Amino acid sequence: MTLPRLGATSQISGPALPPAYVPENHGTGIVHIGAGAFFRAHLGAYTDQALAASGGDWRICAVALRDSALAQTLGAQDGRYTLVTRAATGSTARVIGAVGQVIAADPAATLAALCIPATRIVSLTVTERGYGIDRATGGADLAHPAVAADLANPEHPSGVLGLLAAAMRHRRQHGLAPFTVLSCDNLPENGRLLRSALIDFATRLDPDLAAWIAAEIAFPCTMVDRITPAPTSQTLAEAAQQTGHTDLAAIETEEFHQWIIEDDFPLGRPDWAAGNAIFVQDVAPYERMKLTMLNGAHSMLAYCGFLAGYPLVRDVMASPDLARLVQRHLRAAASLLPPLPGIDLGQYAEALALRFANPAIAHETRQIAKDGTEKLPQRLLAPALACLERGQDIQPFAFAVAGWMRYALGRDDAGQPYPLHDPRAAQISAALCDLPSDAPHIVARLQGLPGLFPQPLVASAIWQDAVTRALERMLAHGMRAALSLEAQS
Ligand code: CS2
Repeated sequence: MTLPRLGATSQISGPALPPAYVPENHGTGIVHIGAGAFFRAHLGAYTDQALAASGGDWRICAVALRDSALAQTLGAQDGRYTLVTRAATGSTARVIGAVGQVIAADPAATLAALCIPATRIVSLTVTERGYGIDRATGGADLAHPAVAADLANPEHPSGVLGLLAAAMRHRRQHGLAPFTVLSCDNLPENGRLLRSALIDFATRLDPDLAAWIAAEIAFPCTMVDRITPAPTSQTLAEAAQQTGHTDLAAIETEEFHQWIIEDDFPLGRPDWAAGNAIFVQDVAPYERMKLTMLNGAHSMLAYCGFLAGYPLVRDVMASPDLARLVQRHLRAAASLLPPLPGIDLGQYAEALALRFANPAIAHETRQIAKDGTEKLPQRLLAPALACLERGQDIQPFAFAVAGWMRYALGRDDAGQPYPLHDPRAAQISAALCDLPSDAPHIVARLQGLPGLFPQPLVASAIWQDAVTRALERMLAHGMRAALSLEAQS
């Protein structure tokens, strides 16, 4: 199959909208690390709107650190891709022209792009696990393979911290202005966390560089939101129908999108407000709202839904028991949040339930269930601790964490095994092997994973009792029956 190029010279024969500007008239100002579906549905789309509304040399050099097949596909299409937006009422499509260059799994070329004077922003979507941050200390995770490799060989880095540090060393030596670093992953205070990990990483190599990073580099925090399932053959078929072209880099997403950003870009930024990005002084409260409500409920429904035999989030929402437990989780999470100007948390929860139920989006529960040890702290454990400290009902969080523990066993109620996609999968299996499969032992072993559970939670008898009872029911009755018992309680 030959791949027609989706370029300025292509005729879009379907109803998909082409870029509303001439992409090639704009230079590149952003290097984005992590060219996956979420980047293409979110930052790529916002930047496209910014270029259409206000122009500027803000096209993106998209780097796929590991997935060279995706990058080659995107590169062969001159960076163009179709964004299919699926609402309950129907789909629309538009061709995004914001990506001007693509780098496929090539660390040397990535470092070179980071060192170009015109690079003013380096943005990232590499997932929670991709950075190599030790979440217990906020420093670099020395056990992370890329961190260990880059500390041993800092001149030829291939991981996020190593590449950023090497680029900053080069820019400092050559008197180039430092770029702004924009982490767009679901980590608490993502900019500050990345800053502390990078400073720790650089301190191990060159304390002067670390001091320069601390003094000179802006790391705005940001809250990103758009539910984006992994693309399927249906996504590609729909894109082909709408554009008249084969587009192997097409993606689909929901209509809703939100982006809240701290406005700290010393070298400027695209006019992202054109796509309705909101600029604020302090992102933390918005981020906490999204992490505890959307992502916390997502994780709960993913573990429980997957084990109850619901492959998609929308199937979960069609199950009365689980839908009720999702509502309960959203209420419990909202009760922990401070009031936020302009936001009604009740309405936010209602909107989330509708987004989860969107019949046009096929979002797999097993996709969300990945990397639990990276997601649990900010989504479920911090809220559980806050709940305990306030003397509020801890049950919704205990139930969700029991769902993760049940999932961590790696086999469903029929005994069928499934892979645990988690950076600590080996540690989890080691903790659970040779163990009587009763809830108290499982809870104790998983809570003993180094640095994962906050000590005050582990020390609480109320918490221990609630998690152990929830897991006991899941083991004794199976997930579906446990959900039904929980929903009635
Ligand atoms: C999800 C998120 O996969 C997951 O863990 O909870 O990717 C979620 O879909 C996004 O944060 C929505 O903005």
